Amino acid sequence: MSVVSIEREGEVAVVTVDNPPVNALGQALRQGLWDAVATLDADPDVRAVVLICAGRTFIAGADVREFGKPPVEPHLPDVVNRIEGAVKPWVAAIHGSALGGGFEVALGCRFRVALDGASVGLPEVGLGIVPGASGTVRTPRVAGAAAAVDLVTTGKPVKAAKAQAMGLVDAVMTGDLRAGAVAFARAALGAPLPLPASERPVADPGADFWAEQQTAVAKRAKGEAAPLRALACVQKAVQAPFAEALAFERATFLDLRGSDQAAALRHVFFAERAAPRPAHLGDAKLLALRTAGVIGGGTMGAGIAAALRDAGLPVVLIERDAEALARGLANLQAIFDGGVKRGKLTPEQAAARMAGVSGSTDYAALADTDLVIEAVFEEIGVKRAVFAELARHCRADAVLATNTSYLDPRAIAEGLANPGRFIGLHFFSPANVMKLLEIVPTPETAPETLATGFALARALGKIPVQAGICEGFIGNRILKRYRAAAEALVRQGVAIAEVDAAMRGFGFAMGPFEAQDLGGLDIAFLQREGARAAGQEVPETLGDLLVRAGRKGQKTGGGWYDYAPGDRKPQASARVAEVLAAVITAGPALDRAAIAERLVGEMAAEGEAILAEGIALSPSDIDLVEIHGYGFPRWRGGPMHYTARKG
Ligand code: T1G
Ligand code: NAD
Repeated sequence: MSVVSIEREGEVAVVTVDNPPVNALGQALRQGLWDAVATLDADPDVRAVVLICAGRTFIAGADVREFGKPPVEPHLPDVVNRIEGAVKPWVAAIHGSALGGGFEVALGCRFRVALDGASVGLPEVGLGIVPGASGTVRTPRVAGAAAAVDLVTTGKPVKAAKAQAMGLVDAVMTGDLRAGAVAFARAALGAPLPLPASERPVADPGADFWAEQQTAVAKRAKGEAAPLRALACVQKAVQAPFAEALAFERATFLDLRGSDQAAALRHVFFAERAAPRPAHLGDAKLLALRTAGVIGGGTMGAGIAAALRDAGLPVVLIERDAEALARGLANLQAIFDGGVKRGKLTPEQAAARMAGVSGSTDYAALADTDLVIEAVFEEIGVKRAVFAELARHCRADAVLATNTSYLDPRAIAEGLANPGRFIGLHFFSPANVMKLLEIVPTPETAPETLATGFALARALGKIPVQAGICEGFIGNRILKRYRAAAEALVRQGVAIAEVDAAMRGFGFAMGPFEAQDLGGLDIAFLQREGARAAGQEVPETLGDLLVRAGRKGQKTGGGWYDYAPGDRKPQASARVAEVLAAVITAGPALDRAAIAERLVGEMAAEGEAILAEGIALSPSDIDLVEIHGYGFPRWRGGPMHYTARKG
């Protein structure tokens, strides 16, 4: 079937787009739309046109896979202009998501009707570009400058009802979209048509508005170029004639399309979509995922339980005694209360989340759960005892998972009955917020258990990355190298604050030292001490020196930095300089760009070693770990993409 087909419903023609999976605007579709305008304009029996899509969604945008190639005619702006200039009025009938070029095509139509629950948006800035087919020029003419600025610079789609209130769509309907759109088109023929978007006047909110928006967008963009360029396009659209603004937008789009940031964001876009369904899972059968158990209601256990409840799974929370259980349930209640406070949950939703949790100290409560995730103390004896209990009480086919960070999952599972159902599921704190989930099979993990781990990630809306077994799996192993490299710079005389400033300048929310002060230096210190106690050769680190000097971070009033009471602002510390003086020798000065290159290079080098050892399956998996687990700036693409692109 061709990507564009035409049917007649009396005087209304129905143009159907069918280009799976998301009706992306590849060349064939653009050509099909181009030709349909001519065909229908030439047909005297047709008075109006409905544009509708088959499949899961309206046109979801330009085909991002074409971005790396030279643009091919007909170019989308020309297709949109052609639809707008058609003799017969077109009505876009939207279901699913009309995004980017898809919404631009809809803006070229004289009317837009949407199914209740559909959404429209211009997400291009999320790909490091701006709309390239009149989105920044027609939107203000349809919805006003302020609405256009918000839609274009945030890239966030809006649901149909809000879109109608903004003037982006003309009607919201339920039931049969096609029939509703045809009826709408017929009715529209009985009244004067509205002006095409490009001919509608638009009010300029004035200089103060643009100055405020410039400040607000720059603050939100944090180093990303596209949002500010998108703002400039909307301002041009409001202050210049349509044709001039369209040309400005197109030049901006073409300029950004080849940029490093656009390449990085496209890389992440496709990596994120490939991650939940890796090909190597094959057609492994999925195990049931209707009910879950969590062992341990501490930092991680409560977060994991919250994530499971957010996905609608009933949870049995097990703790070691009544007092700990009460604390665990209180931790969970606090998470949902926080959601209400932030407006993410209604009080009723929070109550429903908690109603789906049952607490117990008796493992027999797990007799029928499909999946159990252990999140107890990071001690092998405690964990092994927990899994012995689970083997006694859980179904033989229940998936049993450990959330350990550093212990060897094989040691935890040693001697466990039905070891094929055991797997590592390494969540990141806070577990109900952080998207990354490292999935760590043992050699005995069955294919269906591995596939079910990925299915759980999809159900929780997480980004799953499979990791082999080594100390720290992928993320914590790279973190260890990153921190060691940062300390090496300090040892050669680079100021601690300079290292953090360099990494913030690169795009991290915070540098490695201020991050340790926030999380606590003692966590890694205890991990190193544990390894030393187990006989491993672990060289002394600068962090060790500070912890031994009583400096564990903000929680002790000081770590790498000093903190005034009640103030979280890092201050350079004379005490730290004194503690480290003996191990610092002046080396070559490094500017912040060189510092960032050095540290990102170290991350990528460790990533190469991780790939060579088969611990990670692809460079893009490593990039996803760093972006979604450790705050690597998304618009840099991750250490592997960034380093490869730098050549
Ligand atoms: N181009 C090519 N492939 C795309 C695509 C796109 N725009 N969007 C999705 N896919 C693929 C995706 O890789 C996956 O492929 C499959 O479709 C299902 O995707 C000129 C320049 C539409 C909300 O940014 O937000 O228009 O892995 O798993 O969860 O101004 O896809 O199956 O082989 O995400 O149901 C602007 C991006 C482009 C929309 C559907 N448009 N897509 O979500 O499915 S720039 C976007 C999405 C542009 C114009 C500018 C989502 C979705 P595979 P999926 P989903
Ligand atoms: P935590 O100390 O906050 O919580 C551990 C909980 O386990 C406590 O509430 C304790 O009462 C409970 N517990 C101990 N023994 C138990 C038993 N026999 N039965 C039931 N409950 C028991 O620890 P945490 O930070 O939540 O870490 C838990 C696990 O998650 C560890 O393996 C850790 O390595 C891993 N992890 C931690 C983080 C993090 O950032 N904290 C991140 C990823 C993974």
